[in-house]
Amino acid sequence: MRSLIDGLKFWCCCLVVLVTIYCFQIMPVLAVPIPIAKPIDLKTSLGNTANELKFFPSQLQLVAGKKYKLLLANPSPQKHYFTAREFTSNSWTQKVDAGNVEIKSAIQELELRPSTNAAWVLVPMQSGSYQLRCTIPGHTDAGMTGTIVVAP
Ligand SMILES: [Cu+2]
Repeated sequence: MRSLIDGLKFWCCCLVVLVTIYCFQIMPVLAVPIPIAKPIDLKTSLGNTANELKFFPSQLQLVAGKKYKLLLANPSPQKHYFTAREFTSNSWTQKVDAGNVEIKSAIQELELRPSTNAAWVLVPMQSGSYQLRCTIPGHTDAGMTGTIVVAP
């Protein structure tokens, strides 16, 4: 009888240990929030089919720490640059999708040739108001500028 009770105590202890191990392995996993992988789409057009030297829209509103997919399109008959160096150096780039190529690296600026698209997935890390412009000679002076506002 005594050995039966000792055996029962032993298996109860084993059960407590196993439950404890199980809980400590599972609980940290449950405590970590599931990351929201889907980025927020933000469309920007570099020029238009009428060949106006503007960004459409010329102001982009983002929030620091959120993930965005900048959907850049150049529907115009000439190439344009998406240049916002201070913004890009204060952002984390996950990737740029351009045609059949996916680039995973820090990116400073993009050149979009006529009738091309690119998707830039990034997370702005620091709030502020950043200048956007096209650095093709004459385009900034002609008004191809914009502002990227990153709210805290
Ligand atoms: Cu341009």
